[in-house]
Amino acid sequence: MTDEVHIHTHGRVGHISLNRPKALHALTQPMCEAMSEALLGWREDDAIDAVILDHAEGRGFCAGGDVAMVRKSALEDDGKSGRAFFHAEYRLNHLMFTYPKPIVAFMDGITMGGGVGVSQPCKYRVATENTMFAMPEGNIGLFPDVGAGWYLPRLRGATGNFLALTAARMSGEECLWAGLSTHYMASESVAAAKAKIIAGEDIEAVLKNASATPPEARIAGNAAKIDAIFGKATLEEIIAALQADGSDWAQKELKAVQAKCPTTGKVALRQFAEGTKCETFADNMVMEYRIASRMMLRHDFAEGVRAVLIDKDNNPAWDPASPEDVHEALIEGIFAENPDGGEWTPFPG
Ligand code: QUE
Repeated sequence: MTDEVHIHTHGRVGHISLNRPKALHALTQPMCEAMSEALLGWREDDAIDAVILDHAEGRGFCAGGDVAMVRKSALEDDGKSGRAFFHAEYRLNHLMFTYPKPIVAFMDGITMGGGVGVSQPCKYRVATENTMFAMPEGNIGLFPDVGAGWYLPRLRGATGNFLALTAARMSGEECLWAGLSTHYMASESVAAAKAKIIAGEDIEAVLKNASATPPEARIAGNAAKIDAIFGKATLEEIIAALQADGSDWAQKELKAVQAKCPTTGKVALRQFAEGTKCETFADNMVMEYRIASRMMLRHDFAEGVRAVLIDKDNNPAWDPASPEDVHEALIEGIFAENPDGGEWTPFPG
């Protein structure tokens, strides 16, 4: 058992607290497996009605996944342990998406990558003034995974493309605006809300009563531009549209898009087009596991993790370096079926 996640029950409520403070609670494979084991048990347990997901003491909520381990795996064991991590993480994401009892996620802090994967499937998603939501995989040459292929293209307008291509940081009120959270409350109200849920009070009423009026979401003022520009079909067209728009906003977003891994951008646009067509979340996870199996082995991922998390020079050398050089055959290979026995499968039952 791992102490990287705390698992308790209080009366009729299960409680999962992420507890890896040195890595801002970024998910490891043992954490994913411990969470899944608890959730599978509670799913069949008539004594449990609901689940709370939060982080233990200190800053939260969840900065992503254990990408340093995945990088090491790509360099040292051909990606075997990296794939095992993604397989376990995506099983957890899918278990939560299909969970028959309400889960309440408190996104009270940084919520990136893996943290998005364990909060978005929850019926109740609580943002606060501490929430900082992002899908920043373009910074490390990965791709927006953990179910982003399902969630992001289903957000209003072109919000999903915008989030994936710019790695924009969304505040709590912006999460509420986008539907990434269902409630917004002051962080000082969170402890009392959890206590009332644990005491058996009606979850919806508790969250409603604890909610506060958020500040105005800044993104709302840019939504029309985001939809017009980021709604275009290709990365090249989106970049051209940003270049053609003289506003300070467009120039800032242009810089953001151009700093990201161009293969990530093209993969995300194709992934979202396919994800829209997926009939089930499981179909989307099969696709994402194929993509992950390829992307984790590419130069860009090792280079991106080096630049952002190891050397912290934030100056990755992408290869291919520009969208024009990311050819269709490269993308096709990334989306191709995995060999026999190598596809993602959900938990049985
Ligand atoms: C993009 C990412 C990640 C990131 C930063 C990015 C990511 C991730 C982490 C992260 C942060 C702190 C940790 C850790 C991981 O940062 O996926 O282990 O201690 O997990 O710009 O995709």
